[in-house]
Amino acid sequence: MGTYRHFLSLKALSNKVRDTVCSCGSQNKYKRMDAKLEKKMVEVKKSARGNVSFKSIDSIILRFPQFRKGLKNIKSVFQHYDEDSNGTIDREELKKCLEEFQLHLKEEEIEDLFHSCDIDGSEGIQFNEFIVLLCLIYLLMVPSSSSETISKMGSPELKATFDAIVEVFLFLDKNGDGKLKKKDMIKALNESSPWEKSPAHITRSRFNEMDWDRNGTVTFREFLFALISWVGIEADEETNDME
Ligand SMILES: [Ca+2]
Ligand SMILES: [Ca+2]
Ligand SMILES: [Ca+2]
Repeated sequence: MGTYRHFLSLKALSNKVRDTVCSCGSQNKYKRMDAKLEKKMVEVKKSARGNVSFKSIDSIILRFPQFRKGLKNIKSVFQHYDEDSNGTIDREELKKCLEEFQLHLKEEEIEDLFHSCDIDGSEGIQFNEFIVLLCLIYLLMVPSSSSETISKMGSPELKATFDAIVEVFLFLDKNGDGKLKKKDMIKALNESSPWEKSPAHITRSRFNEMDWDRNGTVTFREFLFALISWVGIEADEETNDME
């Protein structure tokens, strides 16, 4: 009897270990990408491009309509690569997309990219996730000299929009370590409107909204997903409101 119970608890334990190992496996795919992005943000902050023109949160919010416009232009690019028009880009469609961008990635890199952007785990890249995908490609995979790839991604405005979004992140990342801590966020939000300090709970909920894996830090990727939804772009954005 005792042995049986022992066996059961062992089995439960091994299931638990297996589940943990599995989830670590998929988390690694994010971690690799997030580490690269973190490094990139530190790099940009140190370079001349890191000069942030935003002076306050208000000046950022004023740019939201412009961000929205710039990002919505990508819709036609998305539709082009969503060959079967089912509203998501699957692995095969992604591979074709990368080929057209003339990016020759290893299978593992494609998987990392796919999983890092498929944040809702639907095994497909919806429109909001596609924006993140293009931004990650723009930041990590396209040499700055390759204007050809960038033009294939959409309009020249797109580059400007992505650059501006990076600036917003750098504005919030006060200590320049390539990620956002709760402390830094609150500081940034308070500094920006000193006579109208945001109540702690608002700042906290705004922060939690971004930190979707609840580990206390907001990565560039998490920030990007939050920003896209703040400017008003949804996963299943209607096609016919393009005009
Ligand atoms: Ca599709
Ligand atoms: Ca998805
Ligand atoms: Ca996080």
